[in-house]
Amino acid sequence: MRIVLIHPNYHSGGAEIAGKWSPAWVAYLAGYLKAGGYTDIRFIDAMTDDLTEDQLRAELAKEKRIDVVGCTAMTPSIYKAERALQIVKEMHPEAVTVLGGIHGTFMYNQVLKEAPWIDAIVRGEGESVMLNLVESVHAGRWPNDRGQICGIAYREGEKVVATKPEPPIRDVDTIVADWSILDWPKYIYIPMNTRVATPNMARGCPFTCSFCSQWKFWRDYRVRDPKLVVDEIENLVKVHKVGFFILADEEPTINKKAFVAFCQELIDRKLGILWGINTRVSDVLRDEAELPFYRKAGLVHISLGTEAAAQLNLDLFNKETTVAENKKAVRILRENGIVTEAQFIMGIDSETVETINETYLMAMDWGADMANWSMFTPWPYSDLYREMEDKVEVLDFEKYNFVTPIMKPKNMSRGELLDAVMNNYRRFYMRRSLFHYPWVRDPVRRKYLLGCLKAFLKSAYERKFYNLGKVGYWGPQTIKKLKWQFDHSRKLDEKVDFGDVASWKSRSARKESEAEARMKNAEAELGLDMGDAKRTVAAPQKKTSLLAHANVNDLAQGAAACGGGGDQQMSEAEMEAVLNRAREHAATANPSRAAGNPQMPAD
Ligand code: B12
Ligand code: SF4
Repeated sequence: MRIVLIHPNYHSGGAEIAGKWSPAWVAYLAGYLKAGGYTDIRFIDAMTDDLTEDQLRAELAKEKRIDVVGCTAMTPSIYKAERALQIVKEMHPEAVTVLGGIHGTFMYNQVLKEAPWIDAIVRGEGESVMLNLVESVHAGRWPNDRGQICGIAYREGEKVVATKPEPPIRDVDTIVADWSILDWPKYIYIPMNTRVATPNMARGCPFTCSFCSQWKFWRDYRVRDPKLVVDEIENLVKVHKVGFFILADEEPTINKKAFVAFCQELIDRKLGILWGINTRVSDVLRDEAELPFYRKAGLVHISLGTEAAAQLNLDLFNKETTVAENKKAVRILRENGIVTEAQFIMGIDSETVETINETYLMAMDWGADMANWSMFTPWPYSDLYREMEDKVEVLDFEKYNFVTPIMKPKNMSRGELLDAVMNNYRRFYMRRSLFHYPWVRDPVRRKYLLGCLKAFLKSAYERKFYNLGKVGYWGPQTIKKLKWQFDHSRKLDEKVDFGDVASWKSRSARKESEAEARMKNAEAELGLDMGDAKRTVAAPQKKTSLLAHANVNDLAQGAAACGGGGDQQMSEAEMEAVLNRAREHAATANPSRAAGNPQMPAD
């Protein structure tokens, strides 16, 4: 049984600017298939190798016969994935073409109609469903018994059939990744100039943020035995020379016992590897006492879903956190030597230049090391989508990538939105690179931050950041001429599967009361008057942000202390100059660097 797995060639200049990332889905799927007896697997990473269609054809031409081919797709990469499978079908009509990943999971009706050459869509967690499908093909039962395989969708004439969902894999320890399927030398994380992996300790998320669909995708929250996860990491370090990892988990810390055991195991094995996670502010506050221990285990970067400066938006997003909690989380992480990245979602209907500016002031006031402003993206299968469906004008999923303004705020054009977000980036990173990163005392943090700055400036210089080159953005003077290249012929199929969450959706009275209690605690601890913030929950039409409450002068001074207003776009030359000055500062702040200290990033 020859199996080929393909990662489609899609790029959008967001998170990927940090380097070339090794895809986890391939490792977990290949490991599971191999354990099931299917070992003849090849992986084509068209994204990392930036393969053109002709180059993909050339790779596929090397295959004598393919039995099953699997391609992954998140929402923005769906058309590229459909096209890759079409090419496979043209060249290898004998191959059973399979699509997996989040987009097809909920949008199988539409995908099977627009790409009839796809034989099956695997919905949700992929391992056991794919193994059942491969076994069926191997046993010659495909396609006759496909209706017996849970968790897939396929076409039967003009009709789309979705079989019963496959239950989530209960014993996640039965999933053993095979990372040897990857061609390792090419997966480099620019900030640390080392190989990078995204192992997965826990799947799922017990929260239900309205803009997100990851909690629906994985359904139940399950965590692997921390010792086995560290076995996997030890293998990545020792066999594949991985020097940095980010847990692919949505919520790695909610099970504190497992997370502490994971950290202890990393410490005991003295792997000396640095790593990062995405997590929730509430977990950081809960684990304040353990932060030094987490840092000792190598945790150096935490990306926080702080999302919005305004409490209204946090409530709209169902984040169950408060602005005051966000501020405290950033502070205690910084005090414990962990790099903090605040994430904001921009571009909801009520967004204005002022509210975008507020998030900049917030990020500065909190003292976040990094900040990231993503465009609000209305996944058509998310809960929030259903509330705003009539306002969604763009259904070209290729642009659903966090960097393109899919939604046009009521009082701003898309160009103004992008420009205001770019203004935040320019101001924030200009000040951080001049007044913060080079002066960080801890050499590990400093090296890391300067490495991130390097990745950021490299992508800005290459005009890849936020697809700025593609849309033609060169600063405020160009906002009326931007080329969004939306394909308006794309429409939404009525039959979106919103996920059968009724039986397991976890938002409950308990969670509401916990969230309320947390708000009160944070209010008491920080001495902030949260009255209006709460009132915005009851009266959302009157948007009042906490900023209106906090001492705005203090915030403005905080920003001024870092260099003041500055609305101009940085030119490429200026960016290079900033990087050079940052290097000089770093060398002065740490003379051993000038003498070639290997602790510091290579230039
Ligand atoms: C690591 C990561 C990345 C890495 C990608 C590394 C790589 N080469 O794969 C980088 C940093 C490059 C990246 C970039 C982007 N990302 Co990203 N990323 C993630 C993250 C944090 C983890 C993904 C992961 O590895 N999960 C673990 C694996 C095991 O799960 P999985 O991929 O879902 O695979 C399972 C199933 O989906 C299924 N499956 C998947 N593929 C296939 C294929 C077949 C054939 C089968 C049978 C099954 C199957 O089986 C697998 C095992 O169960 C997720 C958030 C999260 N916590 O999941 C976001 C996430 C996937 N990213 C997202 C987005 C939007 C992007 C960007 C567009 C953002 C941007 N502009 O930068 C880009 C697009 C990059 C691209 N060209 O594809 C969104 C997708 C949302 C959506 N609904 O489509 C997510 C969910 C973040 C979010 N919270 O919204 N990302
Ligand atoms: S906490 Fe994160 S993963 Fe969980 S539902 Fe919210 S945004 Fe999604």
